[in-house]
Amino acid sequence: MAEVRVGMVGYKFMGKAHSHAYHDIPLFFPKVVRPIKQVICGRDPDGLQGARTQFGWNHAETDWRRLVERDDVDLIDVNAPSNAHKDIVIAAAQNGKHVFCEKPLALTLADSREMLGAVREAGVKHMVGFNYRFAPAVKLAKSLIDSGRLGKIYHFRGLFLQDWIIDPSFPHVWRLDKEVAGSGSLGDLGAHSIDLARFLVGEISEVVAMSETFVKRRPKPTSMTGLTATASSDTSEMVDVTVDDATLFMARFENGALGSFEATRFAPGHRCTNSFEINGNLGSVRFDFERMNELEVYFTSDESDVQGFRRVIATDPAHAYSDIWWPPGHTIGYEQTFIHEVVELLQAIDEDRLPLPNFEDGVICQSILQSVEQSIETRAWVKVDNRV
Ligand code: SOE
Repeated sequence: MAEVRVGMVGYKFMGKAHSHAYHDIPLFFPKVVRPIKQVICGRDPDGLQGARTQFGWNHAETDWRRLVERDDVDLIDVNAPSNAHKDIVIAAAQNGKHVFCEKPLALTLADSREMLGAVREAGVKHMVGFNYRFAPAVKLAKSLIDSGRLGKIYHFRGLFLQDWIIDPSFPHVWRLDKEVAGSGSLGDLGAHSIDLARFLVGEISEVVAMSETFVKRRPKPTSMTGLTATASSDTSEMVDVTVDDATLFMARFENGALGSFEATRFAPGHRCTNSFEINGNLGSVRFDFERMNELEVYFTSDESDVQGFRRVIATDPAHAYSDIWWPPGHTIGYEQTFIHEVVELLQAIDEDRLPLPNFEDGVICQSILQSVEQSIETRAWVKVDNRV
């Protein structure tokens, strides 16, 4: 296969990250099947034309239904808000297109299962956008765990902390609307921690949770780009916040490890603290996305006089993707996680295998999100259904 022609729905924050990945892959991964930025799709014709020119897409469509029927597209990339995922993914699969969908996969577990059913029935490849798996330091944590160097795992401690809506006058953007986003900090941020926990430690068997919406009404937005927005000055235009501002939960893993998770948009000073610590009987690792090239590592076997966490910069020749980027110590960034993710997708399409993480991971994550929500409602432990 010489190339994969992409049709992408959405052109804002994630659309920019994905466009950049398609742009850079031929430059840095010349042996990987070439992605072609064929058609970009969005509802607002002016915004769409601007994005098409800025990101370098060949064509533009204002209706995703026309996009998924086009003969000149092989892969549909869905990074529109979460309530749009299901219909687009199912229609894309029914038209024989491979699908790449941002997280969380769907608004509900039932919808995510329908989406998995559709891609399976169509026999197309599918990937869900858990990009943090692709940071070299996270891959190092994975290889230390898989090779047994941390021993038996006892704890996973995951935090995803942000502060972009801490101001009560920040407007009611789509991420605060349950109908559009499914949930708040839980599905947006907690989903990443859940995926990292499953990737690194294993399946979760049960959860107990609590959550809070600290600011219950917010002004109507007049515009939004990325995570910034402007509010209407008309104070009568207040809208109910229908999602969680913060969700905390505890979990048991099938392998006996214990997990604790905290997802919040109310942690001043934390712009994007996606972090975890994992403890095993032979050692520990600590990761914080704000210092994404580093993994802190502790081994119980170190000589007693030098015991302590060491800071490993995961860009040495021993580490994933180091041959692609810069000399040791020359760091990489957020955008590389998307590049690595899309490389996995393109290689999988080329090699006729399923990429990882795929919709099965999306469904299990959705099942955990649902169990967390049930636990919040019932104030009790809830078993997780890990069937896909
Ligand atoms: C906003 O909270 C956001 O951009 C999430 O939507 C992303 O998935 C996360 O990676 C960073 O924060």
